[in-house]
Amino acid sequence: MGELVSLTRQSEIAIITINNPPVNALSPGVPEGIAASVESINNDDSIKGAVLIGGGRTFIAGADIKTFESLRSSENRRGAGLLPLLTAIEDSQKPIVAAIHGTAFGGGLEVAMACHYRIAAPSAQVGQPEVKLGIIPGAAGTQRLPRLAGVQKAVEMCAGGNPVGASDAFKAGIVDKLAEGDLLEGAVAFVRELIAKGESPRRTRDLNDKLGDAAANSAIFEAARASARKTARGLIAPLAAIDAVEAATRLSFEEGCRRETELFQQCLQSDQSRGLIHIFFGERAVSKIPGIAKETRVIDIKKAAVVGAGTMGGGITMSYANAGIPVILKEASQEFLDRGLATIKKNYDTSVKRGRFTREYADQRMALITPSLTYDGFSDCDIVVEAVFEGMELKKQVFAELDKVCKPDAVLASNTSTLNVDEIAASTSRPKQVIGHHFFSPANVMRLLEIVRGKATSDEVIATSMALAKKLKKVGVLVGNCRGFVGNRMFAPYQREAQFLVEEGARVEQVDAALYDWGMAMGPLAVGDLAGLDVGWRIRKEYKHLEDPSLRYPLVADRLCEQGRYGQKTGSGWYRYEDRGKGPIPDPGVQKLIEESAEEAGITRREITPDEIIERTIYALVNEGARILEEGFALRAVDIDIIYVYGYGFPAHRGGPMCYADIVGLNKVYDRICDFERVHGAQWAPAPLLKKLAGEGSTFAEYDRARQ
Ligand code: T1G
Ligand code: NAD
Repeated sequence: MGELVSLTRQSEIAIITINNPPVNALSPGVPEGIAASVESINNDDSIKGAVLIGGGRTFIAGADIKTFESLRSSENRRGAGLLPLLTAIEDSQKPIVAAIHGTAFGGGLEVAMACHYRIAAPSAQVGQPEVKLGIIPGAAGTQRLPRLAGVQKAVEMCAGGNPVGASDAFKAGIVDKLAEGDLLEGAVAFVRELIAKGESPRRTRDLNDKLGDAAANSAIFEAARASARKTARGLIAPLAAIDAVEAATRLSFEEGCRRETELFQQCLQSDQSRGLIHIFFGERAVSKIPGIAKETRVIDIKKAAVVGAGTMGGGITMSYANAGIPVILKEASQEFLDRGLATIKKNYDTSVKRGRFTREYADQRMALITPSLTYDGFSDCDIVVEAVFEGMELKKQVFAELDKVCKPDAVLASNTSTLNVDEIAASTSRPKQVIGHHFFSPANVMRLLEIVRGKATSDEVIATSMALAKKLKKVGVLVGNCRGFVGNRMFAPYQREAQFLVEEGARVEQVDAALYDWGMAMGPLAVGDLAGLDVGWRIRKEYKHLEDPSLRYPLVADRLCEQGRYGQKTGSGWYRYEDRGKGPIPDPGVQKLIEESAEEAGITRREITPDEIIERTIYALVNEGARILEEGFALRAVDIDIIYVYGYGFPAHRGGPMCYADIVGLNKVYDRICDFERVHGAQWAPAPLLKKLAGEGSTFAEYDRARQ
């Protein structure tokens, strides 16, 4: 049995404890250990019943996701391999009660549902989150859950993947009892109660009265499918999960399990599950920074300040307040301060109206924000985030002032999106305390935080920033200090290609639709309109001297700006905007401008396919990503993937640009890039690292592994 599962007893009650830290995943050895315990309980006449409980911080977080790669390639096409164990638990002659604390997720909930009864700590959560990994429950979750909770709830949980708290689970019938004091004591008492009453084991698979009738069920499934198509655009797992629950209502338990296994296998074999699992581990991998010792001191951020109450400053201030950190918000003038505060207040009010926050919560957050026109109170701040206009001279001036008023070990962070962090740091006497905290708009919503390390930034400041990102509920990714950092540097060639495609013959809305249909949250031209076309225009003008004049230059964006068409804020850009909040409207005037510009430049317009749109734009991301990786500005390929999924609306089920390239095959991507170079010129020169990996038949994932 080993030590993964231990069997102890409290007189006539057996206690099966799982010890597989950190989350008691069902790794090899755990199911076998539970099965062996169940067998020995049934062979021991002195034992009358049993409790199954998790050691440490949780019950069971599910199947071991690390084993999925081998499960995917295994010849043995079963479900998650747990079905025999669950049948053994359910067939036990002696009652077994699952005692749940922490999380019973995926295979964990499936194990619990195979037990005869369930008791949960009030703080526990249960769920079938598999769809978030691109799969569905694979150990009869879709068959047992509707038998306990009814069809509606089962569909919601299996197709949506969101967890349910203990008291909801109790109301739904998933849990039979809520523990009042100590969970194990409560569970043992529960088993004794069952034995005293002479209750025989109750098998979930035999409970059929919550399976509903055909007419009501069909309405539930239809509604669920419609909602999944909308909220989980392009994803196959939620629809498969609905099919599997539907099978529970139409087939016998055994046949239903077989159907679930088929659907599980289809999902497991899909690129979508590869992509989503890559993102699951990637989100955790990015927090590990090679070369920075675990024991590096992390500054406890108890008080913060933000300079600049514009678009970004306001959102950043809200992020701090939402994390419960008191924050001073400093502006240059009363007018801008009032405007900034009013926007923050409006945002909180909207959240209250939409039921996201209570009024009390919003008021508490507002009360953590101290507006100011001076640096009063900065001297005891642990961090200051600068979010003033994007201009080097202004930033330097602000940092020189901060240098005077802040305590020596305060972190001084800049939200700059384009400027050199080292140059900003040089305006202080303590460049080691200076770092980039590149938030994304809207900063209170977007989860990405690019953390830009300057050449002098101390390990302590980096470690503090990474820990702080978590506290702010962001995903912090450490990047190097190059122009545009990682995300925007890659976005430039991506948007460039979108514009070239338009010049070559695609319509604006056709480019955006191809990428939206592929899974991007928004098309690149609509993003341009949202962010403001003037931003890129100003940057292009500022850096014109650095551009290679022999490279093709997009023609239309500058012309739009010259006409004052900056995007949504001016009511027109690549599209027209009639009402705020209403979508973009294709603009024949822009189409004409594009055609004229193309003609002047001697471009022969042609038919362009959605496939070409995807390859040209996405491979532009991949090629630049490979350069960034080789130059060391991103630590790993997966860091780039996380940046794109959390900051740029890249579809998680494609795994991020680098993982997507791996899935397509680096050979194929490289060959296309070489084709593009022949046709479109030097901006498509393939990145040396891409060439190398493609030549070796390797992948970015292998590149990451080799450097661990
Ligand atoms: N398998 C393997 N490793 C796991 C894991 C799992 N299921 N869950 C977590 N880890 C690792 C994680 O990578 C990290 O590792 C460490 O544990 C701590 O996690 C048969 C097919 C449980 C709520 O989808 O939602 O069951 O980085 O940092 O914030 O039908 O982890 O330290 O090396 O996230 O306290 C379904 C996924 C599987 C649950 C804990 N289960 N996990 O959050 O810690 S599929 C899930 C979570 C399945 C069945 C199907 C969260 C958590 P490292 P953490 P946390
Ligand atoms: P903004 O124009 O909305 O806000 C800037 C604010 O700074 C203004 O309210 C201005 O009054 C204030 N300010 C100027 N000088 C000041 C001073 N000395 N003291 C206090 N306040 C001062 O600009 P924004 O879009 O919020 O951008 C701010 C920074 O964030 C820029 O560096 C920008 O590059 C970066 N950024 C912007 C975005 C975005 O999408 N807008 C995204 C990421 C990063």
